[in-house]
Amino acid sequence: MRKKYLITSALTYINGAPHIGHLAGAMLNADIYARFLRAKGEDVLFVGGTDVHGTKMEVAAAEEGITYKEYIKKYHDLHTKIYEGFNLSFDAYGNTDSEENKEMTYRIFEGLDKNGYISSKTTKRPFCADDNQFLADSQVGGTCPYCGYEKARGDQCEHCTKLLEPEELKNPYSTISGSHNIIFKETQNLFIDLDKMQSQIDSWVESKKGIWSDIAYTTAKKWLKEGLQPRGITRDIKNGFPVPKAGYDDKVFYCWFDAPIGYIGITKEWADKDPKNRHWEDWWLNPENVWHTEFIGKDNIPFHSIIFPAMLFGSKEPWTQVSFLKATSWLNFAGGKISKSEHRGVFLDDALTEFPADYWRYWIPANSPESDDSVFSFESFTATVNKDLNDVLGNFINRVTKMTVKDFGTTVPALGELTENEKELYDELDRLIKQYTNHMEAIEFRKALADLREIWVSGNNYIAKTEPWKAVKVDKARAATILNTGLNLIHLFGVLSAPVMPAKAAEMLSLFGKQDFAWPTDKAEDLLKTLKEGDSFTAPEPLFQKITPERKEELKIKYKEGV
Ligand code: B3M
Ligand code: ZN
Repeated sequence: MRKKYLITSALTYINGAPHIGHLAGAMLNADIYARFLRAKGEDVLFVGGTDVHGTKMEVAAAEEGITYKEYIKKYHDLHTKIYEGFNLSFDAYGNTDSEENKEMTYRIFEGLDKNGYISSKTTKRPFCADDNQFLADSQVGGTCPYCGYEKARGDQCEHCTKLLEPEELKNPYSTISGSHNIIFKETQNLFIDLDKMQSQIDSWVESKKGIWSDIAYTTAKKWLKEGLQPRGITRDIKNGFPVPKAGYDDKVFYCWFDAPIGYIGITKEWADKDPKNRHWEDWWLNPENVWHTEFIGKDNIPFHSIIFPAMLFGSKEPWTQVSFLKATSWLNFAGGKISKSEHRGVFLDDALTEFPADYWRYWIPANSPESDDSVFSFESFTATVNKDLNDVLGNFINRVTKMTVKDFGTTVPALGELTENEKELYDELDRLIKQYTNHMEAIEFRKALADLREIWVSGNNYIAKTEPWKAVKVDKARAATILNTGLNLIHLFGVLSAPVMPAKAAEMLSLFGKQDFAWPTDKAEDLLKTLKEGDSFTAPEPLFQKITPERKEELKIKYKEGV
């Protein structure tokens, strides 16, 4: 059976509008990878969507004064529209509240229960006497016992990333009402016995050394070293999937239990739309033939490297586990913490009104927080758009097409005798395309985008060296060869840019009436013979616009970038 590539990107919470940090964390990288693999002719399923369960959404709905159901519809639709605007090419897209996901959640839960991995414990849970309700972990605020951060939440400290239990917090309070009137009241909940799977998970994680991104592997190992503990999977809150077990049916599953199962649920929802041709089991119960890459932000590592795998192992069906866990760090904003209410930072709906999606799709992976956090600023964005997209790529396209139109009209001139200059270009491109392809395969996008830029630069260097504007005066055939090569370079640049900038790449290829984005495997010498003498082309309007210094200053003020 042919290898299948399953790609999942973390399902975003919908409490609020997504900002550029969300795009950088998982979705955009996943999309670039999916597009790259499809261009290579691979069998790809790209799964994404929104995570709609949990108290974050309950709280946000209450704040807006609408029901939970209304809230999740409104924000799921908002997120969906924005992702479309960024050309995210999900094959299967949905949310975690579907019937299909409920079915999958019950299936995995029943497997775990049957195999003895579910236990029940009476615990004391945070209950706010003023709010008269149990509080979910994330609804309890307080001081982190490990690092002293004062705004830690009862599920995790955002500052030191430790996963917490609410009773560990010092000075706990309700994030709903601010009340400090928190008592811990008895309630019986279900747990997954991760401790029983310690050695199995440990050796499985060990086998991922050198494969997963470093931060994913080391975080998982650190967690294992501390020893796995049973973890609660049910909650005393209203919204979510009811627990299908006698005595617990007034409770729901914890959102982090059904959220990763959402990848499977969303796949099933997609498959059920065309049952003849699509089978969710081909993707999720087919570990031998599926290479599964998960794209996540670094705060999600424990859930994807340990807890979700344990849920799948414990249910004892042959699930497809994650093959490659790609975790990224944070993309921060130069002006401080991104906040909708304070109008600070770039939200994705605004981003699309300011610039075409592809400007962002280029800047973000070029500055991807791959090994460390990185920072977005309009200084950097302007410099990149003006230099890379305008001076290097856009200018190349303009010059080559203008010179050709002037001296040869709107058809591709003849390729004549080749010189050392062409041969040098071919060698350089062969080397760079190989390097670029390797970095794309390894999902090292920062390096990959530096390669892509080098590829564009090689075109500029070629034109600077061969000087077709001079050649045309003394040797028209030579000028024709150079411009033939130049036009072919534009076409090649389009193909190579497509995973990153799909809309601009489509514009580039449409100049030549083409839309074939198959990833190049031939030698550069052959690739640069795609367009033939006499093929017609359309002279383009400039593909990119520079950002003026005045506009940059306006943007910095508008989005509060340290001004
Ligand atoms: N919704 C957390 C987040 O958005 C969570 C991810 C779920 S992935 C299954 O960062
Ligand atoms: Zn902490």
